[in-house]
Amino acid sequence: MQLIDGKAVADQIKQEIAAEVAQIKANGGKTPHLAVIIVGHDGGSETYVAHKVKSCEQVGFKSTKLAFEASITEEELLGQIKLLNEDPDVDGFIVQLPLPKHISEQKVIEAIDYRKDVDGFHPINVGRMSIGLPSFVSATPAGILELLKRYDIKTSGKHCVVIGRSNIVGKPVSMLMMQKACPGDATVTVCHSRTKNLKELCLQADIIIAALGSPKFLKADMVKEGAVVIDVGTTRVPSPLTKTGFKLTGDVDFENVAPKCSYITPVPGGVGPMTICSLLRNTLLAGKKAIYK
Ligand code: L34
Repeated sequence: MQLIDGKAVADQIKQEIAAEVAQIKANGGKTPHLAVIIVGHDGGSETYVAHKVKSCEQVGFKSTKLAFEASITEEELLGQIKLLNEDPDVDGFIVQLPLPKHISEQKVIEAIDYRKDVDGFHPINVGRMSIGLPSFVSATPAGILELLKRYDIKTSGKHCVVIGRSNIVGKPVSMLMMQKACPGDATVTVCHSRTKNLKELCLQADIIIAALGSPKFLKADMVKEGAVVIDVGTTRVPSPLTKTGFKLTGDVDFENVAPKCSYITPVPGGVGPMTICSLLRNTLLAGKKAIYK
């Protein structure tokens, strides 16, 4: 069993991005600028956004964090998005999800100028990604593919089972894994809460991507010997053993599943750090106008 070290890969990619940013600056180019909107005080979101801002610093980007109380109205939030769309210094921006119930996430996503949508959530980017055109690819799926690539894990012709059908992970990662590309070229099965024979399907998988957000859902008896397991879950489970009072828990029963795997990602330190890296990469592309003019 080989552990896929997402943290180490992410650190390496950050160095690559930092070198490119230094080059851009040395040539008198514009410093890439990411803006992040966060609404309310969700513990996970605050942590992830803090990581995003810190990572911008590490690679030499400019970043702006706009934090609003959960009481902000949808109209006010849409107004803030309009300002960022129109700000020529901002290359890309994201609105951290989830949002409070009274705000429509879909409306917010569609309000973002797709040319600045470095999360790759806008229908134009999702559509372009699904037909293989240049686009901003959402960060978590892009991070997963980058890990497969850097570990030289063969995907062509393999059976990949994706558990979860969210717009952020399940749907886009299944599109990417079936794409005629490398990584990609896999036979993809998407399972979700209504799937009847989930265990049987998982047992046929060469690669399992668990992205359902249910702690330790994937058990050892659902995994074939030698499978590759990618754990996307990051649920904060209460724990008396940690200082913070919770433990970040993946969708995979790691302890029992890992011995059966050829490769497996841990939580934390697997997909999470790669998500942040992919966002940096998209922001760099936005700054260079590499996808849209
Ligand atoms: N708009 N909303 C928008 N874009 C995103 O790309 C996200 N996502 C998901 C939630 N909402 C979003 C993230 O940023 C999940 N996510 C995310 C980002 C980073 C990490 C996990 C999830 C991460 O850094 N995880 C670390 C541990 C972090 C900790 O200490 O809590 C890890 O090693 O897994």
